[in-house]
Amino acid sequence: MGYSYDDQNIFAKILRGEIPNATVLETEHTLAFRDIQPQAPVHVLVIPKGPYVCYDQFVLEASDAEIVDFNRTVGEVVKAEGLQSGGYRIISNAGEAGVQEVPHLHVHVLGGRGLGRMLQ
Ligand code: DGP
Repeated sequence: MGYSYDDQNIFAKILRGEIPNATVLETEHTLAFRDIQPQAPVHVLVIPKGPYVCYDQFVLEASDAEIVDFNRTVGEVVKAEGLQSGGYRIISNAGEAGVQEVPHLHVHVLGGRGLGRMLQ
């Protein structure tokens, strides 16, 4: 299927510096910042700087350098936020069924409390 990227989405505005964010980490291809409506003591969003709508588009179309940088940054966030010992959850919502609110790929990194069982 074709992917259609809306460059007016809120994360595109954050990447362009039009909206402030609480940055946790920034690399050449990736930005990690705090979610504005945190669901846990640690709730960080990790996004690629490129115009990718969702996870499948990213891993199918992005360069190896972007994919490696993104995944490494997720790991660096886990480490920097002190989640390695206590554990964490990573989630990426996609499309209608996944109830994706912002149409720019983002991975939620959640931790800092017991998160409960998600899949039964
Ligand atoms: P999702 O449902 O997976 O698309 O989650 C989108 C998340 O983005 C949600 O947890 C709230 C967060 N969010 C929405 N607008 C902003 C914003 O302007 N700044 C930040 N930091 N987070 C936002």
